[in-house]
Order: sequence, then structure tokens, then C-alpha cells
Amino acid sequence: MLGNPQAKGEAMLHSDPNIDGHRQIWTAKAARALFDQPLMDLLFQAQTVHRQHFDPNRVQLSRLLSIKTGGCPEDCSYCSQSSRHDSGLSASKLMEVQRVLAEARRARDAGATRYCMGAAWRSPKARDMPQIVAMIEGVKALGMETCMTLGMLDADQSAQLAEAGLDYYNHNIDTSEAHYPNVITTRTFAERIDTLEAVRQAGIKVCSGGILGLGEGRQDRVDMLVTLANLPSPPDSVPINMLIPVEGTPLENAAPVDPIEFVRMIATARIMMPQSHVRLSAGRTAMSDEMQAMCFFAGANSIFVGDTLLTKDNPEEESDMRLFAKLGLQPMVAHEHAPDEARRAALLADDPAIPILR
Ligand code: SAM
Ligand code: DTB
Ligand code: SF4
Repeated sequence: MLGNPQAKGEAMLHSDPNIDGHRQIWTAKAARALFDQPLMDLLFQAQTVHRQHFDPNRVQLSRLLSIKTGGCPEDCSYCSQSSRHDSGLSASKLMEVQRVLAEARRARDAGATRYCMGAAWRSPKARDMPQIVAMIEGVKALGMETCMTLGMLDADQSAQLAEAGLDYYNHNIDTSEAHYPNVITTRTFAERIDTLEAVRQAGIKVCSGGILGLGEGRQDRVDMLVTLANLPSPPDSVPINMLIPVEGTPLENAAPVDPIEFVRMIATARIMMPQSHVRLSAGRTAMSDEMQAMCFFAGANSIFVGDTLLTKDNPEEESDMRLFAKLGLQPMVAHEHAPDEARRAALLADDPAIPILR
């Protein structure tokens, strides 16, 4: 098996829904075998799959804004915004629409193509919906894609957001089903899956991933990817966060994640969900340039830009621009967001870097 790229190429072709018309249902065993393989084999396979679907030198840029910060009734043990932990964060009310739009305009002028708005809620209340709808309509009118993360949604709420024109909804499964109760007790793993299904049924694109560094083991990481890849359709975006330890939360002293293990996670996500945007999400301030470069090589093709995530730091824009220049990476432009069949065919036909696929 070692060093037999032909065999690997065939295995990949077989698992590619675009090539043979079948959708691979992942078993935990097959996914674990991918994750466990020698790093060079895993990276080669991930980069090869990446090149079948995306331009490897383009990265999608999203900008985050916390539209309602803190005071959240949920007990997510990593989160600065839970009212169950004392992280020193003061709670605020839902932001006014005009303020959100002013921030969004600034982000657009700085090059962001997707605007993600997050609220520290268990789920949105009926009274909040008109303001949320106005935010979606306003951001879309600025020419950006919209994303929201507001907690759990039912079918009616999802339909309202779809009607307003929402492009993406972020709702993470966070970890494996087995490890989940060690991290969150106020909402179940099954409820998370129900929200993802309501969002999908409403025709909104799903953004769902998780966090590394919650005290989980490698099998939990693999199982999380299996759940995501086997959803009725894999999420369009898969954020992989590295825990930002927050003082005052139960995970403030959690052991840091090994950088190579994190890179393995990105590579395995790329192979299992070849058409998804895999986002190198929270935790980049603690990552070296070299680690981020390995994540991009492993198939990450999306990041959050701007110096704040929701409540915690993200790299300064200048340092990201320097990193992009060093790596020869370019921001993805809006029309490149969806994997493009014509481009993919051209890559398969012409790119000397992927000869095994011809
Ligand atoms: N309240 C909404 C919800 O949880 O559905 C949306 C906001 S929530 C902050 C979005 C996601 O951010 C979480 O699901 C988690 O994966 C990630 N996140 C939150 N705090 C984090 C931290 N300290 N480090 C890394 N990721 C974090
Ligand atoms: C996601 O997976 N990561 C983003 C976004 N979805 C909403 C949030 C990261 C939050 C990091 C901690 C903070 O800023 O409070
Ligand atoms: Fe609330 Fe979301 Fe934080 Fe959980 S992750 S405590 S639901 S804001």
C-alpha cells in the first residue's frame, strides 16, 4: 500500500460523488484508516483531492460579527459567552440594524465576500426575527453573502431566514456524539442534527464543524468527521476550530492540541468532504505560519479575517496579508465559491501535478 499512488487514486475516484455518481457513506473504520496513515501519504492524498475540486492557491475570506454578545443560557464548556461561567464578559443586547450594516460595509470595503453574524442565544425568539431579517436583507444589498449562527432553529424559523435570503447557517456539532455530553449538557447532539436538517430542508447552505482541544481523543475526532460527511448532504462549509482556552470556563486549562494532529484533522476532512470549504477557524493566533501553511496544503481553503472573531482575537489583517503573500495565496472571489465543474474538468485534463487522475 505504501507508496502506491495509483491504488490511492483509484480509491479516491471511487469515493468521489462527482466522478462515479455515488455518494460514499463513511464507516468509522475507513475514516480512522485515513486519519492514521503516514502523514506524507495523508497530505498527498488530501492535496490531490483538493486539486480536483478547487484552485489550491485560493482561500475564501469570511468576516465575523457578534450581533448579540454574552449572557447565553447554554453551558458549552469552552465558551466565553455562557452565563454559566465567569469569563468576565459583559452581556449586550441585539445590535441595531444600522450599526451591523455600517460594520458590514467596512468589511466589504476591506475585501470580505461573506459576512457571518453570530448571536449568543439558545435559539432566536419571535420578537428578534424582524431585526434579523433586516440584517440579512441589508448585508445582501451590500453585495456580500450572508451567514448567521443564532443557536437552534426549527422548520418555521429556517423558512423565515431562507425567505429573507440567508445563504448559510452555521451550527456546529462541535465533537463526537460520545464526547458531546462531557462538553455541553443543555442541548443534545441530536438537537444539533435536527437544526442542521431544518436548515437544509429550508434550502439554506449548511456550515457545520467542530473544535479540537475539548479533551477528546483521536477516535472522537474521526467520529465527528464521519457524522458530518454522512449527513444527507455534506456541509458546504466545515469550520475546524482549535480551542481558544478562555479563563473562567471549565476548559481554561485544557491541554493544547498537537499541531500535526490538527493538520491531520484538516486533511481527513478534505478527503472525506471533497467539495466542502474546510475552514481553518478559531485559534489561528496560536498557530505559526508554518502550521497554517500545512493546513492550507492539507486542504483548508477558508478562514475568518479581521482582528476579532466573536469575542476573542484573530490575527491582524496585515499579518494575514503577509502570510498570503509569502505563500502566494489569493482571496477567492465570489463566483469561485462553488466548486466549478468546467474548472474541475480542466484541472483533470491539464494539471501536471495530478497525473495519477488522468
Ligand atoms: N450560539 C450559537 C451556537 O452555539 O449555536 C452561535 C455562536 S457559537 C460561539 C459558534 C461556535 O464557535 C461554537 O459552536 C464553537 O464551535 C465555536 N467556539 C466558541 N467558543 C470557542 C472557543 N473558545 N474556541 C474555539 N471555538 C469556539
Ligand atoms: C465557528 O465554527 N467558529 C466561529 C464561527 N463558527 C461562529 C466562532 C469562533 C469563536 C471563537 C471564540 C470567540 O471569539 O468567542
Ligand atoms: Fe451559547 Fe453558542 Fe456559546 Fe454555547 S457556543 S454558550 S450556545 S454562545
